[in-house]
Amino acid sequence: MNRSNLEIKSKTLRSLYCQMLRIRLVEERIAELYPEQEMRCPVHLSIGQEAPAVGVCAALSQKDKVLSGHRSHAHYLAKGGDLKRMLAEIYGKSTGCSGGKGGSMHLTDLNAGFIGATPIVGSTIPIAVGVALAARMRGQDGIVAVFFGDGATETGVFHESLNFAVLKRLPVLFVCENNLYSVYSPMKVRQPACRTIGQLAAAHGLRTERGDGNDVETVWRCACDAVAQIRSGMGPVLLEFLTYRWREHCGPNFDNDIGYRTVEEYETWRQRDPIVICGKRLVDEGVVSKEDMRKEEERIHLEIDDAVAFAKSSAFPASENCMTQVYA
Ligand SMILES: Cc1ncc(C[n+]2csc(CCOP(=O)(O)OP(=O)(O)O)c2C)c(N)n1
Ligand SMILES: [Mg+2]
Repeated sequence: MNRSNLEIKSKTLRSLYCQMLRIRLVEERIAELYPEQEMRCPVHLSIGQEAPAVGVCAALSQKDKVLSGHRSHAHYLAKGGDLKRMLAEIYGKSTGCSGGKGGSMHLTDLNAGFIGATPIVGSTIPIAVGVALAARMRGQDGIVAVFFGDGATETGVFHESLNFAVLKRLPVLFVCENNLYSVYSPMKVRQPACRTIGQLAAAHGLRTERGDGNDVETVWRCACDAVAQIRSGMGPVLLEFLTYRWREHCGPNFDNDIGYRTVEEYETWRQRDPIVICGKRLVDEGVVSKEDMRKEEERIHLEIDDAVAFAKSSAFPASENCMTQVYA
């Protein structure tokens, strides 16, 4: 690699590290504050699985669009969604990105190209395909990326969406974050071991790739390749990233004591912390020092303090507005 390519790589890796760290610290703060019971919505944390969000969004441009599902904080932030408005939404405040009526699972920031997220598993996959079709019909370029879990690949709309996207060669990047579980059910009780999610997608005619979802550099490289192919008009791609959620399915706690997964499995993945892996690479390559990292962490904590203060001090939606912004 020549010197300028090396500099670009180092700069990118540093940025990926900082973004993952920011997402981790935001979610750790949410977990810390959750017991105060001022956040009245469920929260699905991405702690441990920050790399797919950050690596994929780094391969997209500002005008590309992103959708997600119930576990969407990381995707919203990685696409550039406003932190203050996200926290205000989780606190149910009128300054939140959905006016305080949606909570953690209804994040949106159109300025950042984050179209939205919904809690119905699989439901944003066809919406992403529709967004791509609408853009084409309007003569707009740009691609649409949709994040979903392994559980979402068991829905009917997943298959209908893939079929239609291939048929119309739509510019959609399907991103499956395979964290091995759908709530408490491991993959082995839900899908046959004789084929992968990638093979399911390949049967619909998509190009697919499977990668290490805890190595942000791998994710970013896979995503850059996929995005380049999609932009060249070759149609949709599905990327599957293997990763692991550290905390309970829904909520701020750890639940390794309830027995649906082993402590050994958890510890193996815990050793593969995407932030530690990336940080070590940066230090080993002399891109940043431990002191730089400490300063970055301090800066992020101040930003989060500010956003939490904004959310807590904002007003609740006015009662006369309870029927606005809702679909009934
Ligand atoms: C259609 C539908 N069925 C069931 C649920 C309940 N539910 C919420 S999250 C979830 C698990 C989804 O697993 P996965 O897609 O792998 O995402 P993960 O939580 O692992 O990130 C389920 C079954 C739901 N929200 N929507
Ligand atoms: Mg899952």
